[in-house]
Amino acid sequence: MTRLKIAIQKSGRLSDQSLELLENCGIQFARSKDKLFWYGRNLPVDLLLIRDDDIPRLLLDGVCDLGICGENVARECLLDRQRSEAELTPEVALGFGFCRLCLALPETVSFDAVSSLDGRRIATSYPALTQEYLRKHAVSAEIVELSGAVEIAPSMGTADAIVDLVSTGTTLRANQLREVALVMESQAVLYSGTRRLDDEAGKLRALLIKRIVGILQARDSKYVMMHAPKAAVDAIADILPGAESPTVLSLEGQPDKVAVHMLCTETVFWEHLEELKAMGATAILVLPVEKMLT
Ligand code: PRT
Ligand code: ZN
Repeated sequence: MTRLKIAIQKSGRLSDQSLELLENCGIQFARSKDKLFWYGRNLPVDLLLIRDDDIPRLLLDGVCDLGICGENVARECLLDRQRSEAELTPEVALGFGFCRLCLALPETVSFDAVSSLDGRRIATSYPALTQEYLRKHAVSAEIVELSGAVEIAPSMGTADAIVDLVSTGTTLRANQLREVALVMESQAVLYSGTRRLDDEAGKLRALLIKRIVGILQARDSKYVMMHAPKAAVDAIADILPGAESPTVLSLEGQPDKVAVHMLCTETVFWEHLEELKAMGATAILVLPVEKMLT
């Protein structure tokens, strides 16, 4: 059977959460010292720990079967290599690594429209995405490609504007830059590559994807338990829609009351807490859900 090859970032913002996700799927890795290649001990899976920028390329070239990287890196690679989006299949948006690729200018420079960048120099580590953005806005500007420290380009005099990733905005502010337009939003995504897998490896890939979806669902879910008037059970189930119908249990010595157990998302629970209390719910307990197996 072919061993499934999974690529994650070796060391950076996505590394810890990517590894944690795979280990939560039940894969146990024999960690090697050089940290480049880890062997799956209990499943036929090999882990490649590499730079995030290399992940989409290895998926496209059929070297890896699954990989986790930012949408920003994946799209940049597709555009740069002129490959079709269909060749890199987004399987699951993972809910971490959130950021946005933005156009930013020095705070002192006024900005009306993207067209004002005509003939200017824009520094970026994302030349293909920047080029695509400029083309969409019919702007012709010179792209200055930098591999890092893009934010200092305007003060160094090497560019008039930048296109860079932003999450909190602290880096821009520290460099007297301001965000003027959004190029793309991004988060970490699990992608499938192009290599043809034999039946068993294909099944294992599908199983791991399913487990990851289950883990993400569980993270967002809470197991809620409460005592409530029997008559309010339907109304409670309506405002807290769970995965399946609620479990209703009788309460010793309290014929009009029941215990209601159900799954719901944390946000929904907080939004409706006061309503639940108004319906007569008491002894409300909220528990984390470790895994959800569907
Ligand atoms: O060595 P390797 O190439 O693997 O790592 P890297 O340095 O290229 O990547 P890394 O670890 O910095 O980022 C990996 C991925 O994390 C990116 O491709 C994005 O998908 C995602 N991500 C999320 C970010 C950020 N947030 C982020 N804030 N990537 C980079 N930044 C940088 C940004 O470039 C800027 O320098 O953080 C600075 C801005 O942050 P704020 O909070 O000050 O706005
Ligand atoms: Zn990188």
